[in-house]
Amino acid sequence: MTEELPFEALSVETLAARLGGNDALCAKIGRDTGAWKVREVGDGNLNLVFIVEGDSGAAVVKQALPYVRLVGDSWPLPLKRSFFEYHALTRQEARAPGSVPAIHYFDERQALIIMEYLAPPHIILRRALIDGRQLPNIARDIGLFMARTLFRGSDLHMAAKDRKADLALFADNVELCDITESLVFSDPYFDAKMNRHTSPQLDGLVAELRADRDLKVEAQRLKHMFAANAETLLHGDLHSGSIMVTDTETRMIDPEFAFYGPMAFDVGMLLANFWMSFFSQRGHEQKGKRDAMRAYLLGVTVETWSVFRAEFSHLWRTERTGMLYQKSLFEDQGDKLGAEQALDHVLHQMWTDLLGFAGIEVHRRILGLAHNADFETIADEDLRASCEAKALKFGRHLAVNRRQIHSIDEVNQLAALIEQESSI
Ligand code: SR1
Ligand code: MG
Repeated sequence: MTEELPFEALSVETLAARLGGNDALCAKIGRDTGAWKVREVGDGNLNLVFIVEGDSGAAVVKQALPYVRLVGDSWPLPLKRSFFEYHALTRQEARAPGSVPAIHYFDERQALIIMEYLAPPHIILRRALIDGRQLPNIARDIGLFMARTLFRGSDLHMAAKDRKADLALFADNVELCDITESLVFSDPYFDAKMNRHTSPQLDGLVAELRADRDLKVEAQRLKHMFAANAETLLHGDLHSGSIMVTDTETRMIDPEFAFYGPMAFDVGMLLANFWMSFFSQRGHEQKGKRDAMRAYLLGVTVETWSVFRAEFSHLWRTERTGMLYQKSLFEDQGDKLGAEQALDHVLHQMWTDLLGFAGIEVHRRILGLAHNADFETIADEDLRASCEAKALKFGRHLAVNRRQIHSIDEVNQLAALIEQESSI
């Protein structure tokens, strides 16, 4: 494939012919295209994803489509999201080495990235949690990833000139931001066209939430923050479907929603996905109780936030080289306490905001267009609705009362209490 040809979507049938001359791919998997085995495995909402196996290895070929795959060509979406994904992956690798798949090749015109194949036993984290698997390292690995990428992509660390150039580059990721702005922050709270929910079981609660003035105001305040607070380069879609795991490894994938936004967004979205998994476990108890899994998931939220805070604080003390909270104002004058006071303030603000983002992430996965397999794979609709209703109540509490919640233990106690309620 040459970069001069116009965009054309790959298929299982055409991939070998079109990429057979690609040196980067051949170097990884072998030149004998007759031996290549190609599978399309994309199960996300947007793109094509192929696994290509040759006689000396395998690779992933990910290609954007000019529309939203989940909806079809009635919803056009620019190919340039592949450009943002590529640039986000290179920055994440530099800021948190080893946390993302290695990139072998990028073709902007064809909107394709050839990258490392994370072979089995790698599995999507969401799938593992649905299966009731307790992964020992995820809290540490994801906590470190978030602290390193969010801190090192901000004015706490970068030279202002470099950060502003990067901000300008990612500012063009307009259409993917627009998806989040609509699907996450607004659509769940009115009768938007593509919304769906488990009906009729949730109809009453959904109507209540859509009439909830405090909730809607809070969702819009969070949207305002998302749109106006260009604090750092976010992953932008850091849910459990964007993470691949084994018992010993954790890799973040799919950062096509990357843009400069508030640090608390990535952390809130991620924790929301652990809490949703927690509330969905009741629906996956056919082969046995999930009490231990529920305890594990709450433990993961505690550890993730604790690792995040510790690493962020470490970077604050050792890598605060940007124009914010300059050392010349604090440590250089012998005022270490001043720097610690400022750190406490930043972390406290992030805590309050992440709870809000977590609350509305829970809502949009139950009320909006893009649902989670955690709940969707619960075949019994009454049981599913009961899990979802509890999660919705939990999300509402987080979003509306976030300024009055002081610790993650408090959040988890609330989650446990709501989960124990007998019915919707
Ligand atoms: C139309 S895209 C729907 C969702 O899929 C992606 O994974 C993002 O989470 C987006 O909101
Ligand atoms: Mg994705």
